[in-house]
Amino acid sequence: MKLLKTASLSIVALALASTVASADTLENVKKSGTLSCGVSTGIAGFSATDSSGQWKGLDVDMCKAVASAVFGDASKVKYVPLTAKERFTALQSGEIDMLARSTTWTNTRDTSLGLNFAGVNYYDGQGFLVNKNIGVNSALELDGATVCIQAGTTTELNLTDYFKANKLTYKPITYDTSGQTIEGFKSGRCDVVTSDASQLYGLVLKVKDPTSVKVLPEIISKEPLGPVVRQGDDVWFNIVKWSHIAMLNAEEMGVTQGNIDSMKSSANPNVQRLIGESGEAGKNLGLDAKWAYNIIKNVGNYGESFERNVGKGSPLKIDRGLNKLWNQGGLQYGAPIR
Ligand SMILES: N[C@@H](CCC(=O)N[C@@H](CS)C(=O)NCC(=O)O)C(=O)O
Repeated sequence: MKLLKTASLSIVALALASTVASADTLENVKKSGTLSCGVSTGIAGFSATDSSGQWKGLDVDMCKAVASAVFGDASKVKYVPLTAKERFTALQSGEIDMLARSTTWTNTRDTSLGLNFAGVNYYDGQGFLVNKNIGVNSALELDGATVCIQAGTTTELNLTDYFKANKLTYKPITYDTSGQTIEGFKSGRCDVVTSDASQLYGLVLKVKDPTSVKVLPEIISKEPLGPVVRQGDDVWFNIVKWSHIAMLNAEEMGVTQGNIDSMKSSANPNVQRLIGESGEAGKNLGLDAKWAYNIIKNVGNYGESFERNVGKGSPLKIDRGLNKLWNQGGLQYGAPIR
């Protein structure tokens, strides 16, 4: 009995110790001098390297925003490319400090995987890209199709559900990375690629003849994509969450990378609090008063990041759609900084 008691006490102690260890992300990041940020192996507009090997994208900007909030320096990020299958283990094990990799917020991930979603930086949905030569105009005509897909994604699960619900059959060809999936499609191994619709824009640009393919009209799921952290560290959860919110509020208030310095003289108290001229937001987050100023100065506001990476200023030319601010008819809504 005594032995049992000692054993269970040490289990409690172990559990406590691991909670304490995992609750130190901010301190650990500061000590190491870089933010270890999990990204994809290459998704155009979200996280991919450019011709000079620099990581770029909307998700990469999320990493840079957090590094700016913590260090005042967007370059203090170590990018860790991860496949869909690898991403959650990398976060759970502490290999990365946060994940910013086109990851859908689902119930399972938010509960039993021990993770927390710190916001939605892109509202997406699942779509289909087909070779025109299969003569299909709707996803409901895909009975018997061969579908290229990636392992460990919600895409895989939604596909099963959609075909089952519509009494259709398909043959899956499963790959580990986007690169392999595109190659599979290009080489004719499958008739259809299905993924988050935002990724289909990039895929179209990668096929030899973009007029030979088309995106079908159906969007078969909700894919709220956002940055993810481990459960058990509310300080860190808050930092990642408010980094995104700061970018949304900056857009709403018209604060940009270019005009932020002139905003110091703004008469708007909301702007004053956002850029750290007044209020305690930085202190409350365990950061410098200039945390949000540094995000906007280094990365820009949400709209600037969107347009540069996936919108009008990018090859993808994706419409803001659901990702417009709430006061423009969209879903992006930043809680107030006060
Ligand atoms: N949003 C979905 C899908 C995310 C995903 O990993 N999609 C694949 C393409 S369907 C991808 O991004 N691949 C990038 C890579 O291979 O690194 C999820 O969270 O499960």
